Amino acid sequence: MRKRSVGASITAFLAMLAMVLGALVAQPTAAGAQSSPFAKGPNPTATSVTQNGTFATTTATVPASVAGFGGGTITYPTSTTSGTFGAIAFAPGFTATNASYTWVGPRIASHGFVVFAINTDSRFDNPSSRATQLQNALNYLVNNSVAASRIDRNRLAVSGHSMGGGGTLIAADRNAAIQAAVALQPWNSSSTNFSGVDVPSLIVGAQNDTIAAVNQHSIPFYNSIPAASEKALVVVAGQSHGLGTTLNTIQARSMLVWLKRYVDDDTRYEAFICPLVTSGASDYRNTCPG
Ligand code: 9J3
Repeated sequence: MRKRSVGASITAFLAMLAMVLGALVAQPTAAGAQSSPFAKGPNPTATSVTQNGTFATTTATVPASVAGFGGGTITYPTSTTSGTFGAIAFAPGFTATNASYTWVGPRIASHGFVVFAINTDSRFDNPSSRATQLQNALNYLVNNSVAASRIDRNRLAVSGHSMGGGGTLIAADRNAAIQAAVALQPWNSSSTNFSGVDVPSLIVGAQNDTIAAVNQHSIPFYNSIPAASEKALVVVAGQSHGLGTTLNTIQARSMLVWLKRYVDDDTRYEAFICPLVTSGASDYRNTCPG
């Protein structure tokens, strides 16, 4: 029998290994055929989508001296064995800071996302500037932040409240590579036309909002977004403009489900997206792809 060289043996072994791995990859299980490679955490339940998730999280502070936005707080999973995570930048409303949105980081990050609640350079910056700062914050997250190595740079989202929500839709309009937008009681006075948005967009309005009245903001914004982009409008009954600063179950659940479905492509959450709400909304509109 001819002796094979060590090199030939290694080559043969690698070829066999490639075949075995290829067979493993090419043979999806029943669950694997349907689930996303980015899916994280246990199968969702009606309860789990209303609570913090299973990932332990930690926080890091980014100083206001950072270029392009006003710094902020990054909340991220401590796990280094769960693959990379999607990431969300969240902008505050007019005169507010991230201190008004402390619910967002723990709630969303514990389900397997990196969440960056930013401050703006000036608390008076307009929605267009907030959009620029959201994009700058995403760039910082993936390129320079302490969480950079944990982030999948192709799975990014924007969110925000009021003028930060207006900035959210503007940022989505400017950058179609963003995977999802979640605008909480969005406010924008320069335009109600978001017909250029090509990003799955969730808008959460508040029924009794007199600052970002849904008839002048959320509803026309929603109507202008192309149906092909995927969109939903949830107007929470009995709530006012400060809703975005509170841990409201309908709002938090809708946001989480939207991010899971569109940032992680996690189809396990489709059961909770169609419909996003069955009660507690004074208005609910959607494209509901199923
Ligand atoms: O919370 C907000 O960002 C409301 C926006 C607003 O009322 O601006 C007035 C100039």
